Amino acid sequence: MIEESFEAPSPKDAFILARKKYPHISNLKLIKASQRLDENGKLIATVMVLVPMEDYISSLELGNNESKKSFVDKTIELWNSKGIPKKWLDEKISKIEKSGKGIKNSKILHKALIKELKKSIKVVNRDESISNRKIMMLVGPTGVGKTTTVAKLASRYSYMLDNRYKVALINLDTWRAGAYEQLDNFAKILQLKHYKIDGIKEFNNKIDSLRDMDIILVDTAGVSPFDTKRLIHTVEFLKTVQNINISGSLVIPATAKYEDICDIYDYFNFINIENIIITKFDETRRIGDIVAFLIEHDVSVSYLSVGQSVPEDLLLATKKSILKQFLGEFDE
Ligand SMILES: Nc1nc2c(ncn2[C@@H]2O[C@H](COP(=O)(O)OP(=O)(O)OP(=O)(O)O)[C@@H](O)[C@H]2O)c(=O)[nH]1
Ligand SMILES: [Mg+2]
Repeated sequence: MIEESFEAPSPKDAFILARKKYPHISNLKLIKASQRLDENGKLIATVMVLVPMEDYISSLELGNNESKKSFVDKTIELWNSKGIPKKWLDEKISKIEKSGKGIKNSKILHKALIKELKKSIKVVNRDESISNRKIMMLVGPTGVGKTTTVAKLASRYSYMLDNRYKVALINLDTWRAGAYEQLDNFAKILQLKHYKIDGIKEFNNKIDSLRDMDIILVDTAGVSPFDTKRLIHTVEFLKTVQNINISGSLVIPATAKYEDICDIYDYFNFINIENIIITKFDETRRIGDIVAFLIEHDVSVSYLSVGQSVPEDLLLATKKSILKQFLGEFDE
Protein backbone atom coordinates (compact mmCIF):
# COMPACT_ATOMS: atom_id res chain seq x y z
CA MET A 1 0.00 0.00 0.00
CA ILE A 2 1.07 3.56 -0.61
CA GLU A 3 0.16 6.53 1.55
CA GLU A 4 -1.12 9.39 -0.60
CA SER A 5 -2.07 12.87 0.63
CA PHE A 6 -4.82 15.13 -0.68
CA GLU A 7 -5.28 18.79 0.22
CA ALA A 8 -8.44 20.92 0.10
CA PRO A 9 -10.08 23.69 2.15
CA SER A 10 -11.83 21.10 4.33
CA PRO A 11 -11.08 17.48 5.27
CA LYS A 12 -14.33 16.43 3.60
CA ASP A 13 -13.32 18.08 0.30
CA ALA A 14 -9.87 16.52 0.52
CA PHE A 15 -11.42 13.10 0.98
CA ILE A 16 -13.77 13.78 -1.98
CA LEU A 17 -10.67 14.49 -4.10
CA ALA A 18 -9.23 11.13 -3.10
CA ARG A 19 -12.55 9.39 -3.91
CA LYS A 20 -12.62 11.11 -7.31
CA LYS A 21 -9.13 9.94 -8.12
CA TYR A 22 -9.87 6.37 -7.11
CA PRO A 23 -13.61 5.93 -7.83
CA HIS A 24 -13.25 2.15 -8.16
CA ILE A 25 -11.84 1.69 -4.63
CA SER A 26 -15.01 1.32 -2.60
CA ASN A 27 -13.39 1.22 0.82
CA LEU A 28 -10.69 3.86 0.48
CA LYS A 29 -9.00 3.88 3.86
CA LEU A 30 -8.40 7.19 5.60
CA ILE A 31 -5.37 6.97 7.87
CA LYS A 32 -4.67 10.54 8.87
CA ALA A 33 -6.30 13.97 8.71
CA SER A 34 -4.86 17.32 9.75
CA GLN A 35 -5.54 21.03 9.32
CA ARG A 36 -3.26 24.05 9.20
CA LEU A 37 -3.39 27.73 8.27
CA ASP A 38 -1.32 28.84 5.31
CA GLU A 39 0.63 32.13 5.25
CA ASN A 40 -2.54 34.02 4.24
CA GLY A 41 -4.49 32.56 7.14
CA LYS A 42 -6.45 30.23 4.87
CA LEU A 43 -7.41 26.82 6.25
CA ILE A 44 -5.78 23.88 4.50
CA ALA A 45 -6.93 20.37 5.30
CA THR A 46 -4.83 17.33 4.47
CA VAL A 47 -6.08 13.78 4.45
CA MET A 48 -3.92 10.74 3.94
CA VAL A 49 -5.37 7.59 2.40
CA LEU A 50 -3.99 4.13 1.78
CA VAL A 51 -3.94 3.22 -1.89
CA PRO A 52 -2.97 -0.20 -3.31
CA MET A 53 0.36 0.14 -5.05
CA GLU A 54 -0.97 -1.00 -8.44
CA ASP A 55 -3.76 1.61 -8.38
CA TYR A 56 -1.25 4.25 -7.45
CA ILE A 57 1.05 3.38 -10.33
CA SER A 58 -1.90 3.26 -12.76
CA SER A 59 -3.00 6.66 -11.55
CA LEU A 60 0.39 8.09 -12.43
CA GLU A 61 -0.26 7.58 -16.10
CA LEU A 62 -4.04 8.12 -16.06
CA GLY A 63 -3.98 11.23 -13.93
CA ASN A 64 -2.18 13.95 -15.77
CA ASN A 65 -1.54 13.09 -19.39
CA GLU A 66 1.76 11.54 -18.57
CA SER A 67 3.57 9.84 -21.38
CA LYS A 68 4.45 6.17 -21.51
CA LYS A 69 8.04 7.12 -20.73
CA SER A 70 6.94 8.82 -17.60
CA PHE A 71 5.17 5.78 -16.14
CA VAL A 72 8.10 3.56 -17.10
CA ASP A 73 10.42 5.99 -15.33
CA LYS A 74 8.20 6.08 -12.29
CA THR A 75 8.07 2.28 -12.10
CA ILE A 76 11.87 2.16 -12.40
CA GLU A 77 12.11 4.74 -9.65
CA LEU A 78 9.79 2.78 -7.37
CA TRP A 79 11.55 -0.55 -7.90
CA ASN A 80 14.93 1.13 -7.57
CA SER A 81 13.84 2.64 -4.25
CA LYS A 82 13.17 -0.94 -3.05
CA GLY A 83 16.77 -1.88 -3.80
CA ILE A 84 16.61 -3.31 -7.34
CA PRO A 85 19.54 -2.02 -9.41
CA LYS A 86 18.68 0.37 -12.23
CA LYS A 87 20.89 -1.58 -14.63
CA TRP A 88 18.81 -4.75 -14.11
CA LEU A 89 15.57 -2.80 -14.51
CA ASP A 90 16.74 -1.10 -17.73
CA GLU A 91 17.88 -4.42 -19.16
CA LYS A 92 14.65 -6.23 -18.34
CA ILE A 93 12.42 -3.40 -19.53
CA SER A 94 14.21 -3.25 -22.86
CA LYS A 95 13.85 -7.05 -23.10
CA ILE A 96 10.13 -6.81 -22.34
CA GLU A 97 9.76 -4.05 -24.96
CA LYS A 98 11.62 -6.10 -27.55
CA SER A 99 9.42 -9.13 -26.90
CA GLY A 100 6.73 -7.23 -28.76
CA LYS A 101 4.10 -7.69 -26.07
CA GLY A 102 4.11 -3.97 -25.40
CA ILE A 103 3.98 -2.17 -22.09
CA LYS A 104 0.66 -0.44 -22.15
CA ASN A 105 0.53 0.66 -18.57
CA SER A 106 2.37 0.41 -15.31
CA LYS A 107 0.30 -2.52 -14.11
CA ILE A 108 1.45 -4.62 -17.06
CA LEU A 109 5.02 -3.45 -16.58
CA HIS A 110 4.94 -4.29 -12.89
CA LYS A 111 3.65 -7.79 -13.63
CA ALA A 112 6.27 -8.33 -16.34
CA LEU A 113 9.02 -7.26 -13.94
CA ILE A 114 7.78 -9.68 -11.29
CA LYS A 115 7.98 -12.43 -13.91
CA GLU A 116 11.56 -11.43 -14.75
CA LEU A 117 12.44 -11.35 -11.07
CA LYS A 118 11.08 -14.84 -10.66
CA LYS A 119 13.31 -16.05 -13.50
CA SER A 120 16.38 -14.31 -12.09
CA ILE A 121 16.16 -15.72 -8.55
CA LYS A 122 17.50 -19.24 -8.24
CA VAL A 123 16.60 -21.75 -5.57
CA VAL A 124 17.97 -25.22 -4.92
CA ASN A 125 16.02 -28.21 -6.16
CA ARG A 126 13.32 -29.09 -3.64
CA ASP A 127 14.35 -32.71 -3.37
CA GLU A 128 16.17 -33.17 -0.08
CA SER A 129 16.77 -36.89 -0.35
CA ILE A 130 20.35 -38.03 0.09
CA SER A 131 21.76 -40.92 -1.91
CA ASN A 132 25.49 -40.51 -1.26
CA ARG A 133 26.96 -39.31 1.99
CA LYS A 134 26.74 -35.55 2.13
CA ILE A 135 29.00 -33.17 4.03
CA MET A 136 27.58 -29.74 4.51
CA MET A 137 29.71 -26.95 5.94
CA LEU A 138 28.10 -23.72 7.02
CA VAL A 139 30.30 -20.64 6.76
CA GLY A 140 29.66 -16.95 7.18
CA PRO A 141 30.20 -13.85 9.27
CA THR A 142 29.79 -13.79 13.05
CA GLY A 143 26.40 -14.10 14.67
CA VAL A 144 24.39 -14.72 11.49
CA GLY A 145 22.77 -17.94 12.73
CA LYS A 146 25.15 -20.69 11.54
CA THR A 147 24.99 -22.80 14.70
CA THR A 148 21.22 -22.41 15.06
CA THR A 149 20.79 -23.43 11.41
CA VAL A 150 23.06 -26.47 11.87
CA ALA A 151 20.82 -27.53 14.77
CA LYS A 152 17.69 -27.02 12.66
CA LEU A 153 19.17 -28.96 9.75
CA ALA A 154 20.23 -31.74 12.11
CA SER A 155 16.68 -32.21 13.38
CA ARG A 156 15.25 -31.83 9.92
CA TYR A 157 17.42 -34.57 8.44
CA SER A 158 17.27 -36.90 11.42
CA TYR A 159 13.58 -36.64 12.33
CA MET A 160 11.47 -34.49 10.09
CA LEU A 161 11.83 -35.71 6.50
CA ASP A 162 10.20 -38.81 5.01
CA ASN A 163 13.51 -40.59 5.40
CA ARG A 164 15.24 -40.48 8.76
CA TYR A 165 18.86 -39.92 7.94
CA LYS A 166 21.91 -40.70 10.06
CA VAL A 167 23.32 -37.33 11.05
CA ALA A 168 26.60 -36.41 12.74
CA LEU A 169 27.81 -32.99 13.79
CA ILE A 170 31.32 -31.58 13.61
CA ASN A 171 32.31 -28.36 15.27
CA LEU A 172 35.28 -26.43 13.93
CA ASP A 173 34.53 -23.43 16.10
CA THR A 174 37.34 -23.66 18.59
CA TRP A 175 37.73 -19.88 18.77
CA ARG A 176 34.72 -18.78 20.69
CA ALA A 177 34.17 -19.81 24.30
CA GLY A 178 30.97 -21.82 24.64
CA ALA A 179 30.66 -22.50 20.91
CA TYR A 180 30.90 -26.28 21.34
CA GLU A 181 28.44 -26.32 24.24
CA GLN A 182 25.89 -24.30 22.24
CA LEU A 183 25.62 -27.01 19.59
CA ASP A 184 26.19 -29.83 22.05
CA ASN A 185 22.95 -28.99 23.84
CA PHE A 186 21.07 -29.61 20.60
CA ALA A 187 23.13 -32.72 19.86
CA LYS A 188 22.21 -34.19 23.25
CA ILE A 189 18.51 -33.48 22.76
CA LEU A 190 18.61 -35.02 19.29
CA GLN A 191 20.88 -37.85 20.46
CA LEU A 192 23.39 -37.16 17.72
CA LYS A 193 27.14 -37.61 17.69
CA HIS A 194 28.96 -34.31 17.96
CA TYR A 195 32.71 -33.82 17.64
CA LYS A 196 34.96 -30.88 18.34
CA ILE A 197 37.84 -30.81 15.89
CA ASP A 198 41.04 -28.81 16.20
CA GLY A 199 43.34 -29.84 13.40
CA ILE A 200 43.15 -30.76 9.77
CA LYS A 201 44.46 -34.28 10.25
CA GLU A 202 41.87 -34.92 12.94
CA PHE A 203 39.20 -33.55 10.61
CA ASN A 204 40.25 -35.90 7.80
CA ASN A 205 40.26 -38.88 10.15
CA LYS A 206 36.87 -38.00 11.57
CA ILE A 207 35.29 -37.56 8.15
CA ASP A 208 36.77 -40.91 7.24
CA SER A 209 35.48 -42.65 10.36
CA LEU A 210 31.97 -41.27 9.83
CA ARG A 211 31.66 -43.22 6.61
CA ASP A 212 28.31 -44.74 7.51
CA MET A 213 26.60 -41.41 8.15
CA ASP A 214 24.18 -39.99 5.59
CA ILE A 215 24.91 -36.40 6.39
CA ILE A 216 27.65 -34.64 8.33
CA LEU A 217 26.89 -31.07 9.28
CA VAL A 218 29.93 -28.92 9.96
CA ASP A 219 29.61 -25.78 12.07
CA THR A 220 32.39 -23.22 11.70
CA ALA A 221 33.53 -20.13 13.56
CA GLY A 222 32.00 -16.88 12.41
CA VAL A 223 34.52 -14.97 10.36
CA SER A 224 34.45 -11.24 9.79
CA PRO A 225 34.95 -10.53 6.08
CA PHE A 226 38.12 -8.71 7.03
CA ASP A 227 39.73 -11.40 9.18
CA THR A 228 41.85 -13.24 6.64
CA LYS A 229 43.70 -15.36 9.18
CA ARG A 230 40.55 -17.02 10.43
CA LEU A 231 39.16 -17.46 6.94
CA ILE A 232 42.28 -19.25 5.82
CA HIS A 233 41.95 -21.51 8.86
CA THR A 234 38.40 -22.46 7.81
CA VAL A 235 39.32 -22.85 4.16
CA GLU A 236 42.17 -25.21 5.02
CA PHE A 237 39.65 -27.65 6.40
CA LEU A 238 37.57 -27.48 3.25
CA LYS A 239 40.42 -27.76 0.81
CA THR A 240 42.42 -30.49 2.43
CA VAL A 241 39.82 -33.21 2.62
CA GLN A 242 40.82 -35.40 -0.27
CA ASN A 243 38.36 -36.83 -2.75
CA ILE A 244 35.38 -35.86 -0.71
CA ASN A 245 32.96 -33.30 -1.87
CA ILE A 246 32.10 -30.83 0.85
CA SER A 247 29.20 -28.59 0.09
CA GLY A 248 29.76 -25.06 1.36
CA SER A 249 26.67 -23.10 2.37
CA LEU A 250 27.16 -19.41 2.94
CA VAL A 251 24.90 -18.05 5.66
CA ILE A 252 23.74 -14.48 5.09
CA PRO A 253 21.18 -12.61 7.16
CA ALA A 254 18.29 -10.97 5.30
CA THR A 255 19.05 -7.82 7.27
CA ALA A 256 22.47 -7.28 5.64
CA LYS A 257 23.09 -4.32 3.35
CA TYR A 258 23.73 -4.88 -0.37
CA GLU A 259 27.39 -3.82 -0.30
CA ASP A 260 28.04 -5.99 2.75
CA ILE A 261 26.37 -9.02 1.15
CA CYS A 262 28.56 -8.59 -1.95
CA ASP A 263 31.68 -8.25 0.24
CA ILE A 264 30.77 -11.37 2.22
CA TYR A 265 30.12 -13.35 -0.95
CA ASP A 266 33.33 -12.22 -2.66
CA TYR A 267 35.27 -12.99 0.47
CA PHE A 268 33.94 -16.51 0.96
CA ASN A 269 33.46 -17.37 -2.69
CA PHE A 270 36.76 -19.12 -3.26
CA ILE A 271 35.66 -21.75 -0.75
CA ASN A 272 33.33 -23.00 -3.47
CA ILE A 273 30.02 -21.84 -2.20
CA GLU A 274 27.32 -24.18 -3.42
CA ASN A 275 24.34 -22.32 -2.07
CA ILE A 276 23.15 -19.57 0.22
CA ILE A 277 21.12 -19.92 3.39
CA ILE A 278 19.25 -16.73 4.23
CA THR A 279 18.71 -16.27 7.95
CA LYS A 280 16.77 -13.75 10.03
CA PHE A 281 14.18 -13.65 7.27
CA ASP A 282 11.66 -12.83 10.00
CA GLU A 283 13.56 -9.74 11.10
CA THR A 284 12.95 -7.52 8.11
CA ARG A 285 10.37 -6.85 5.45
CA ARG A 286 12.92 -4.99 3.34
CA ILE A 287 14.75 -7.69 1.47
CA GLY A 288 15.49 -5.62 -1.65
CA ASP A 289 19.22 -5.72 -0.90
CA ILE A 290 19.40 -9.50 -0.78
CA VAL A 291 17.11 -9.80 -3.81
CA ALA A 292 19.40 -7.41 -5.71
CA PHE A 293 22.36 -9.59 -4.76
CA LEU A 294 20.57 -12.79 -5.86
CA ILE A 295 19.61 -11.49 -9.29
CA GLU A 296 23.15 -10.37 -9.96
CA HIS A 297 24.94 -13.53 -8.84
CA ASP A 298 24.71 -17.03 -10.15
CA VAL A 299 23.95 -18.66 -6.82
CA SER A 300 20.95 -20.55 -5.47
CA VAL A 301 19.21 -20.20 -2.15
CA SER A 302 18.70 -23.46 -0.27
CA TYR A 303 16.96 -22.60 3.01
CA LEU A 304 15.30 -19.67 4.71
CA SER A 305 15.62 -19.33 8.44
CA VAL A 306 12.58 -17.51 9.76
CA GLY A 307 13.09 -17.37 13.51
CA GLN A 308 15.00 -18.64 16.51
CA SER A 309 12.99 -21.79 17.19
CA VAL A 310 14.69 -25.09 16.52
CA PRO A 311 13.72 -26.94 14.39
CA GLU A 312 10.53 -25.42 13.04
CA ASP A 313 11.86 -22.05 11.88
CA LEU A 314 13.67 -23.42 8.86
CA LEU A 315 12.00 -23.56 5.45
CA LEU A 316 13.13 -24.81 2.10
CA ALA A 317 13.66 -21.71 0.01
CA THR A 318 11.10 -21.15 -2.72
CA LYS A 319 10.94 -18.40 -5.31
CA LYS A 320 7.42 -17.73 -4.10
CA SER A 321 8.40 -17.07 -0.49
CA ILE A 322 11.25 -14.76 -1.50
CA LEU A 323 9.05 -12.87 -3.95
CA LYS A 324 6.21 -12.64 -1.45
CA GLN A 325 8.45 -11.07 1.16
CA PHE A 326 9.96 -8.70 -1.40
CA LEU A 327 6.65 -7.63 -2.94
CA GLY A 328 5.22 -7.15 0.52
CA GLU A 329 7.56 -4.18 0.68
CA PHE A 330 5.44 -2.39 -1.88
CA ASP A 331 2.51 -2.67 0.51
CA GLU A 332 4.08 -0.66 3.27
N1 LIG B 1 15.19 -13.70 14.49
C1 LIG B 1 16.04 -14.67 14.16
N2 LIG B 1 17.09 -14.94 14.95
C2 LIG B 1 17.91 -15.92 14.56
C3 LIG B 1 17.73 -16.66 13.38
N3 LIG B 1 18.74 -17.57 13.27
C4 LIG B 1 19.51 -17.40 14.38
N4 LIG B 1 19.02 -16.42 15.15
C5 LIG B 1 19.57 -15.89 16.42
O1 LIG B 1 20.79 -15.23 16.14
C6 LIG B 1 21.68 -15.36 17.24
C7 LIG B 1 23.02 -15.91 16.76
O2 LIG B 1 22.82 -17.24 16.31
P1 LIG B 1 24.00 -18.32 16.18
O3 LIG B 1 23.41 -19.53 15.58
O4 LIG B 1 24.72 -18.45 17.46
O5 LIG B 1 24.92 -17.56 15.13
P2 LIG B 1 26.36 -18.02 14.62
O6 LIG B 1 26.45 -17.59 13.20
O7 LIG B 1 26.59 -19.44 14.91
O8 LIG B 1 27.30 -17.11 15.52
P3 LIG B 1 28.91 -17.26 15.74
O9 LIG B 1 29.19 -18.70 15.90
O10 LIG B 1 29.19 -16.47 16.96
O11 LIG B 1 29.55 -16.66 14.52
C8 LIG B 1 20.98 -16.26 18.24
O12 LIG B 1 20.36 -15.45 19.20
C9 LIG B 1 19.93 -16.98 17.39
O13 LIG B 1 18.82 -17.41 18.16
C10 LIG B 1 16.60 -16.34 12.54
O14 LIG B 1 16.36 -16.90 11.47
N5 LIG B 1 15.80 -15.33 12.99
MG1 LIG C 1 28.16 -20.42 15.93
